[in-house]
Amino acid sequence: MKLAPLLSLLAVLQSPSVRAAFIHPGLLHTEADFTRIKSHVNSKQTPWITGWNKLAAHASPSYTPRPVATLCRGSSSDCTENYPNLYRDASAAYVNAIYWKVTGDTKYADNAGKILDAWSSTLTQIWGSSDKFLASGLYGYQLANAGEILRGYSGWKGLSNLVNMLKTVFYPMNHSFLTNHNGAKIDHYWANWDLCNLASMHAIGVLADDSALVNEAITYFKGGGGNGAIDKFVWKLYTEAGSSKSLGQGQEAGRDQGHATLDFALVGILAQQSYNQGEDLFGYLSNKILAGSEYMAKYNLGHDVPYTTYSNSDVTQTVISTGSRGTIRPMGELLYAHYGVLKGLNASWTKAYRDLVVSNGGGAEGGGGDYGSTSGGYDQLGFGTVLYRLDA
Ligand SMILES: *[C@@H]1O[C@H](CO)[C@@H](O)[C@H](O)[C@H]1NC(C)=O
Ligand SMILES: CC(=O)N[C@H]1CO[C@H](CO)[C@@H](O)[C@@H]1O
Repeated sequence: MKLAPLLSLLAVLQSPSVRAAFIHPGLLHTEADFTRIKSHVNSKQTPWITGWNKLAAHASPSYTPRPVATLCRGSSSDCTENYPNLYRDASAAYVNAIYWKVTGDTKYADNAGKILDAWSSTLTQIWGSSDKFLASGLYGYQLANAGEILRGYSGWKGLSNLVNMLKTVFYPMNHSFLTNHNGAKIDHYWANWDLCNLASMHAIGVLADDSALVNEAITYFKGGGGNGAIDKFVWKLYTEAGSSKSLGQGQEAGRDQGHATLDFALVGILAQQSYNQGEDLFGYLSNKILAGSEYMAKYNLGHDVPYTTYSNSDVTQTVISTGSRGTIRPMGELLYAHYGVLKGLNASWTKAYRDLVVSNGGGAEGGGGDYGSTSGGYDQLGFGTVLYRLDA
């Protein structure tokens, strides 16, 4: 018996890409989550039902997708921006897939499939200024999440086409961005650029049952060189005066609060997706994401937080930015449900921020389309009250 083939077989068996068994659905929501959601919706309990009504208002079995061959984000000489087509369609596919999963009405699943199939059969490249790497990150994780829910519908045959499109059009950009940062210095791009590409890479990996992609995202988050790696992202810890709580200054705190909050929406998505596959990034480095979320929430609720001058190769920021302080973003439900309820940790500022957003939304977080028509309102999929809230 020849040894070489045997050894290479052993190597394949031990390589990460064939070792793991994936849980499906297992990105933002698991089967157990859908059981809980259905029960809350069917018994019309507040606040879940308020959140459900917000989601249902966006569900439609007759939504018409608008796929394009070349997606353009960020004006450049050779393309005209058309990326709203994709964030609207990705949000519609996600909402319709959830609507089907909760109600069983297959008209919605058929429409979600039609949207995903339209894109997987049409899109061949993502182009534009450097902003194209925001598109590859944000819309990659969103499409993968819609597909991950819909894969349980026997009437949808488009999973392998979607996987193929995400792996050939999105993943190479995610990978390239995280390794080359568009040719810039490693600390040039703000954390949100890395974080959306990590969420996308991870989501595509789970959808495709490909642990190489999942591991690449997790390894980078734990120790990568750019600003989405946890130690670069939540880079300065303080002990809160009058309590023993850790507060963590985020990489974009001195830039503006719109982006500082976006970072926590995106890291929540990455952590939730990973947790559902058995990798607890929420708890990594003594709940470092929570320390960052508490800092971000406390400041955006109008309280003072400590601040240390931030510098990278391009900027020096000596004070925390008041720009867009108090930004309303649907993300606190996910973070608080995990830290405050599931883990039983003190996440009081995150909870208060969640409550601010819920009250702003008339009793629940909204989602895509409820926070304006521009991209910012679609950067996270939202609807967290119905989707994430746990009984206390
Ligand atoms: C949680 O932390 C806050 C300070 O951030 C503190 O005021 C509050 O008392 C703590 N709650 C509990 C139950 O320890
Ligand atoms: C497939 C793809 O989009 N590749 C891109 C990878 O990133 C470089 C820049 O870092 C782009 O030039 C490529 O187009």
